[in-house]
Amino acid sequence: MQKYDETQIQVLEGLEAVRKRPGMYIGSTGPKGLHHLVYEIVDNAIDEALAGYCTDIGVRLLPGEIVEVSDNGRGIPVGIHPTEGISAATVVYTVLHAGGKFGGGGYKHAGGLHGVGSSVVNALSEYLELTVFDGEHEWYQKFERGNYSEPIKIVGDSSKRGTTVRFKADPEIFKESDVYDYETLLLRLREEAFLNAGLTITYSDERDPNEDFEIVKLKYDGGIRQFVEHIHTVRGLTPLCENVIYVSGVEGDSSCEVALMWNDSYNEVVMSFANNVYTPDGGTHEVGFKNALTRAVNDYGKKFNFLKADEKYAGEDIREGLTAIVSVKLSDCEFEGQTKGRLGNPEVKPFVDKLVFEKIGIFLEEHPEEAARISEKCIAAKSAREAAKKAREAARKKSQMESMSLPGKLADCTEHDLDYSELYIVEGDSAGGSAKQGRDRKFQAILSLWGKMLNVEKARLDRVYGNEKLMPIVAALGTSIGEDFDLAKLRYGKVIIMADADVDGSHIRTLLLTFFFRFMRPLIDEGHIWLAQPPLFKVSRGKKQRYAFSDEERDMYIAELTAEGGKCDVQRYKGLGEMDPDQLWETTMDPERRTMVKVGIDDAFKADETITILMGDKVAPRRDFIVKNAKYVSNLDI
Ligand code: TTJ
Repeated sequence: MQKYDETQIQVLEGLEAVRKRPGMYIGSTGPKGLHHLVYEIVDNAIDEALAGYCTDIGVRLLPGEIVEVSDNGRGIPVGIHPTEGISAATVVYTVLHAGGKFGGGGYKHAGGLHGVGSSVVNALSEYLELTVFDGEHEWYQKFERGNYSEPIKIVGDSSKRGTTVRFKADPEIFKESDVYDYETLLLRLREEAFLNAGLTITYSDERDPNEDFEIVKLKYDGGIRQFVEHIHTVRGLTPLCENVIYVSGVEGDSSCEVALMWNDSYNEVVMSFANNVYTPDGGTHEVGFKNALTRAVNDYGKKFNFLKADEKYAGEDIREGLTAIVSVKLSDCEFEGQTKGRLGNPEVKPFVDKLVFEKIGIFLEEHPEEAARISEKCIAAKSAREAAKKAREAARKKSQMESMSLPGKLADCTEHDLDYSELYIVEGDSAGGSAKQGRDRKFQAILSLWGKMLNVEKARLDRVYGNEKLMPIVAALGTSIGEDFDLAKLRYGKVIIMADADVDGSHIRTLLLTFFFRFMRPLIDEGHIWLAQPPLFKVSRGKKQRYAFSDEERDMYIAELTAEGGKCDVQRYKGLGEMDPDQLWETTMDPERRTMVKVGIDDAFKADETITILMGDKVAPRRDFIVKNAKYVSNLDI
């Protein structure tokens, strides 16, 4: 029988707290939190790799949504913990935040959301099986929701070393979904492999016993250099130079490595990490890097006469088309901000700045040919920025001259309280006509677009200014674009894209979303962009009519209207223009009855990658994307 001394009571209280408020420990109990369990366990194996004792990590998805993670590290110590009086391995998996106490020195995954320790995973698992190989024996212990009835014990002899954990997330906690997404985990495991050069991570999805499965081996001896190459390959970006530029250095117990390369796009992708934890909000490491790069490239430009004495590149000129990975490893990371997404350690900024400034300066001087290409790209970006500035001035003067004349195609509304006012961006004059007649002119404005607009993915700001298809949108919204963008000047609370449910409509929708993503990003981040959902079918019989928004709904209404026998009429709407104004109002515009989709971004890196793939000029990555994602598409208009 298990003894209940103060240790056990503390354990039960600790894990009880985790089960009571899991969101405090893993962010949410939705899909993100579920996948966080895997990251948490893998992080412990990565820590063992960072300490230099583990070279291989295995991750397997097993039938019943069971996850198995194994490493070939030293094996968690199984000896009796000096103060807790029970096996150290049991302590690691039952006492909150216990792991860090043992690992002597080395880099630990960050505190906060990361590195809360394996005990949280244990508490939130219906069961968890821990196996430790200490070089002589195989030890085993089973937990249920963090509790155990048997201490860890020897179950066999083995010369192996390492730790293996199997766990099943507790459906009582993860009510929304306990199904893992293969791609989501693959993305993160690949990132960990890039960040830990030479580490082998194997990954397999064995959940369907009737399906063969492949074991993916993630191992990148080139580390973050290969991370930069991978980003270019996946996005179909053409590198400016042959080799990725790599810089690294150590100061005390801090280390930093940076990999960077320019490409033929106008977008900047800078990702920074601290102890392998992605810092989406940047921080001192990223600021140090950016400042140093700007100074180094400007110094080079002046020294080799790419720049006149009074000229300089802006940071954004230099980072146009730049892909960079900044990775620092510190003995004690300070993560700041609401979502712990920003690195706070102040000493890191001068450390990274000095390292990058010196080493990039040396690289440029030692590689004049690459340095010239980089300088030419910066000059092009600089002159485009200056041209955009002139165009913006001109556009501003023009609009002032015409006293904020709004584009002719805008049928404005009378109400401009952002809580109510809506702008429908409609494709084509026929749909525009129906929308104008069907709308409530008090709070609904209509802007008709005609024909296909510019794909801004390959356009700098100067080409957007003066574009006769884009500028009416900018004028109607009132916020301007790019660094002039001012959300406070937005004239509508909702900007609703209402396009046909056919392939042309999808194209217009995608072009608009690309434009908003690249040049009016806060509109998306603040939830102002919506997609109208016009009905796909009208099912009618006699006086009765139903609007269906999917094939399933159509079939349901057919069954309903023919329940007493007889036939009904099914009309497939090809375009909004086929609907008369009051049909458009009642199905798609009436706030009481319409359904709309709010455009949001929960992974900015992934969104950036997807826009680059879909809207960039390389066909191969787009084809791969479509093949991989075709299974998720419904209502495909061919
Ligand atoms: C995650 O990785 C695979 C299986 O089990 C998980 C785990 O906890 N691995 C792990 C922990 N490997 N090594 C440790 C560990 C090693 C020492 C020496 C001390 C501590 C606290 C943990």
